[in-house]
Amino acid sequence: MFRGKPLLVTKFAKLLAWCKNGALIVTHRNADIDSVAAALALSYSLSSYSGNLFKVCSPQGVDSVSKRVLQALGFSVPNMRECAAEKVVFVDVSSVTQVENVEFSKCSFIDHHAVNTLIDVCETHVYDPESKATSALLAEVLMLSGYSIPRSYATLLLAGIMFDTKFLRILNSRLLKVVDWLLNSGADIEDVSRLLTQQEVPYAERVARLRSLSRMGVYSIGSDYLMTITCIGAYESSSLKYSIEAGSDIAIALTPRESEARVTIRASTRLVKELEAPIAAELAKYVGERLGGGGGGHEAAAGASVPINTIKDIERLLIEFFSARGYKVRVLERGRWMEECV
Ligand SMILES: [Mn+2]
Repeated sequence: MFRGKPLLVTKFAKLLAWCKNGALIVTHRNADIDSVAAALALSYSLSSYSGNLFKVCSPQGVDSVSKRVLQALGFSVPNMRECAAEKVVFVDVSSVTQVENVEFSKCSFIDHHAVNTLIDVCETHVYDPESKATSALLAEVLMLSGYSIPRSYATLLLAGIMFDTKFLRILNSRLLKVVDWLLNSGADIEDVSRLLTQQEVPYAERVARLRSLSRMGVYSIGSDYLMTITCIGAYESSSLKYSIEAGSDIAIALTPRESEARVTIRASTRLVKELEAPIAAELAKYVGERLGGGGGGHEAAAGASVPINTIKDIERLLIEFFSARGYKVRVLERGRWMEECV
């Protein structure tokens, strides 16, 4: 079905033979989970194929997502020092500039980057720029070569794939077959989703987000759009992201400072499209200028600064702004933002 299939298998067999008597597996610097997953799975395959131990090295360590996934799945985090060996296999590395301070005399690689300059340096490789992740490429050659992998490695490779494809948003039938093989090998997709989406948000930021939601006023604009206003001491961007996600089309956060108040504005994509105007920027400018401050920004994200004693006039100005564009603004839920802010 795809012509590259026998070639990739031959290339992989060559790479295995090239490594047989020992090689160091090296990820790119500050390795992401695609690089680490492919490196560890390659190490596993080489070790079981040859009976030797193949170490993995990550120059400058691995990134925070990789660390979390590896720890949760019971893998140890690769060593970040002494990335030196006679023979190295680079994994998910497109150029030597991605791996400073690695000493080697011979190299091979497995990679999927659109441009790869190791081709001129290394002796053998498994390279396919059409592949969506190095983890996918490695899983594919293992699958096509008739190898089997333990459940934990299948989950790990699936994590690499999900990471590089933004949760399979970049998908084709070839990748789907690889994912199917990994799932049949026992990969736990729920574990992967949880591990990749879970993020550590500081306590203060979580409090700010929740406070902003609990004080929020909700207004309808015309028959189909919603505006929300809240008052909050910090983390405006983080809070407004949730207002928009919850369904707001114009989300506003007011942040009182000594003599001024910051007005932070976010607009939904659908409202920007509907109005065919840089709505957030226009609103910021309008509010800023009318209240004796200033404002501006982009179509979907903007900000203004106004004198602190004008906060109580903001609601009226917002209503004016949308009325002038032919939209009737109604209060659906006043919330507590005004009391908190004034
Ligand atoms: Mn990659």
